[in-house]
Order: sequence, then C-alpha cells, then structure tokens
Amino acid sequence: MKKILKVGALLVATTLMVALGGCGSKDKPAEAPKADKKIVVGFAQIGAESEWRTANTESIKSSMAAAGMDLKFSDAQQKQENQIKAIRSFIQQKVDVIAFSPVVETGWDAVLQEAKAAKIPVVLTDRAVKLSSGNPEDFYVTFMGSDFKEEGKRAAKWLVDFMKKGSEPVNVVELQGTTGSAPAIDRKTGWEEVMKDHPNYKIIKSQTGDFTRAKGKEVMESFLKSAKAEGQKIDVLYAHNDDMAIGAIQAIEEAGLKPGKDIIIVSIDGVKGAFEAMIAGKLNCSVECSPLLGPQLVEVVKDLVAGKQIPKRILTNEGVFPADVAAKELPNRKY
Ligand code: GZL
Repeated sequence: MKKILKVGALLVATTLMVALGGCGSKDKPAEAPKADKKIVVGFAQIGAESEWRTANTESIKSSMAAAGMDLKFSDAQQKQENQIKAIRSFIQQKVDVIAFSPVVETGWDAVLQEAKAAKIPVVLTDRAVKLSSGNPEDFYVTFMGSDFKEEGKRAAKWLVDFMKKGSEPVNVVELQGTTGSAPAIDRKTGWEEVMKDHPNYKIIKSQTGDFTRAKGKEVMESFLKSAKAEGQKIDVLYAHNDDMAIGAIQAIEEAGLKPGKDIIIVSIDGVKGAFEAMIAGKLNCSVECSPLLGPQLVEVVKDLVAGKQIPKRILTNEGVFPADVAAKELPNRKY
C-alpha cells in the first residue's frame, strides 16, 4: 500500500518578514484600515472555470462572512479586462483592501500603480504577477498561494516512480492551463525540470485546455485523433488541473480506450471529482493544490488593520495523492 505522500497541509508563513510598508518601503505606507469600522474588502475573482475555483470562491466568501467583513466580490469570467475593471471600481469605492487572483501574469502595471496611488493595500491570492518594470513586491502586501513549480515537479516525480519504465520511450500529451497564467507556466517548468533527467519521457503534444472540463475534453479528442492518424501511441496524459483531466477521461472513453490503464493520467488540484475518478480507476494521481485561502486572507486583512508585519509570501504546503489512497482519503477532503 503506497503511503500517502502528504507533506501536510499546514499553512506555513515563510520567507522574509517585511515591515508593513504596504506598497513599498520608500513611499508612504498604504493606509491601514481603521480598526473601529466594518472592514471592506474588494475581491476580483477570475471566474468559475473549475471545481477548484468554485471551492476557492466558497472559501473566501464564507471566511469573510464569518469574520464580519464586508466583501465586494466580482467574477471576471476569466477575462483580464473584467478583473482590471473590478479593481478600478474597488479603488473608486475606496475599499480598505483589494485582493485578487491574477488570471494571467502580465498586464497589471497600470492598475497596480493606481491602487498604490490610492494607498489601498493589495493582496495577491492564488496566482502571482510579473510587471514590465519595477519590483512587483512594491505593489502588493503579500502573495498567498501554492508553489506551482513544485506541483509540476511532484507530478513528474510521481509518474517516473509509478511507471518504472527505465529508459523505455514514454509518449506524454499535456493539457496546459490558461495560457500566460502562473500555474500553467510554472507547472510546465517544474515538470520539465524533473524530466530533463528522464529523456525517454517525451511530450509529443501540448495545448491549453484553459483549466476547463469542456476544453480539456475537446483538446484530448484532437490529441487522440492526430495520434491515431500519425500512428503514435499515447502512454500518459499530464493535465495541469483535475477538471481538464476529467474532461479528457470522457474523450478517452469515447475513443474506446481505458483511462487510467491504456493511458496513465496525472493531474493537479486534488478536488473531490479527482478522488472519485481515482476510486473509479480512471485517474492515477492528483497533486494537491489547496483553494482554501479564505481563512488566510481574513488573517492577513486583520493583521493589516492591526498594523502587524505580514510576510511577502505565504506558502500553502500540500501533498500528493496516488489512486491507491483515494478511497481512504476522500472522506477527509474539504473541497
Ligand atoms: C491554482 C489555480 C488553478 C487551478 C485550476 O492555484 O490558479 O486555477 O489549478 C484553477 O483548477 O482554474
């Protein structure tokens, strides 16, 4: 019985503790919300593209409500321009704190400058940003979320250990997350970092499935069709999230193949749907990526109000769940 490769899901506040300079120590720090009034938080969510995102939204809404904070919530339907619009509206409304999960890494320079100029502290949840100039850390108080590169490495390490293929060729197809998003970029990088020591594992097809079940199924159908036409065998699917894997499972079955057996599948998130697919023998491993960031966000907002120090990076530690522990673990899953 494979032991659960769970490294614990404890929240670990890591890296440097920084003085609460809000946005950048050289400028006047962002206005800490006054402790005597209801705190107003503007949250610009990406959308509702996956089981993970739905659980993430639920965690944020329920935690904010339980903390008696006033949450202004927007759903951007996975469009960056809608997130930027929402952040600008939060600035107009003079909310106490702005939080968001950037749908893609770039294109945030202007709106982050505007939030800084308005002295409204910004919290990045789930995904990070890259600026065209300057240090992103001057524009946000903290970034809380997973280490996506580590998740990609864990997926690759698990597969090599599971397949025990030595130097035999292994054909892999990859369903990437949203193009330009931090998880898609980093999960690919982490995978490739491990696989450079295993050159027999070759990614023969790779395309974005935009983190959704529907697109994951559609792209997997095209992979299966083109592989058949080219006389290529697909041995493995690496999906950057469980939802795309679940969509691909449908495509694999409709092609008359057995997911989890004819094609080994490893994905990332650890949502309930993945555990159910593993118990059904259709998915082989899910690398955990916790969406339960609501409690951490509440703590950060409270610390902001209290003028406490906040680490620039709050990392969530997560595990790896192979199919043979899925049945035992499912009752413990919180999302
Ligand atoms: C990861 C998160 C990703 C999930 C997907 O933290 O940003 O976005 O892996 C979700 O399921 O759509």
